[in-house]
Amino acid sequence: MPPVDQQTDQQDIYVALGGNLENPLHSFITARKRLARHPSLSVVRSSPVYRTPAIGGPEGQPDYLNAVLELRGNLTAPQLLAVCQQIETDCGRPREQHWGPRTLDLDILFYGEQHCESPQLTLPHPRLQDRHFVLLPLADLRDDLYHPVLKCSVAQLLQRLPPACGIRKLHEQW
Ligand code: A4P
Ligand code: MG
Repeated sequence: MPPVDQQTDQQDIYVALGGNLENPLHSFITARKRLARHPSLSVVRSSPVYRTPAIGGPEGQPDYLNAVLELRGNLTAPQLLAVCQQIETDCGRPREQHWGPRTLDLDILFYGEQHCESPQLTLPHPRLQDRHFVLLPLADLRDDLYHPVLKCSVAQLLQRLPPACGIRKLHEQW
């Protein structure tokens, strides 16, 4: 496995999109365009967009929209994180409240089979296995994707969760 600060070979990358303020679908479309324009990235596929009840954070925050993008690229994972954080900022996201409402959240779910753990970057994303709002759109793209730490597929992770509650597929294409 290459160290995280060196250029890598082309990798399959999965990025989760979430947002519940202003027009999250518009932010998702902007984020996808920005990622596709990056010279070291291409957007391969987009999952459907789901409407999901907010998990955690302050009481009474609006429902979220959630989706997942499949990318291919050879940025390093920290470089990709910096690109994602710049897009979040440009889409009007203040970094104030942990798990608070936001216009756009971009989380790197998987970066090839890379495994690393630090507060700045943990791969695979440390909470993806707990969340229908991540696993459902991810499974639409790749339910056979293998989690290198938990040593099971995305489909198996979904089967371990209780049934999803209040989640609706909103847009198949966007
Ligand atoms: N960070 C570490 N690993 C990663 C990674 N794999 N991808 C660091 C992206 N960032 C990673 O993130 C906090 C820090 O995590 C960053 O400094 C980054 O270096 P943030 O995006 O600034 O803050 P956050 O989003 O408030 O925290 P976090 O931990 O990303 O929150 P989550 O886990 O994303 O949860 N309910 C529904 N229905 N849908 C949602 O999308 N999202 C959240 C946020 C809560 N409830 C939700 C949803
Ligand atoms: Mg985040």
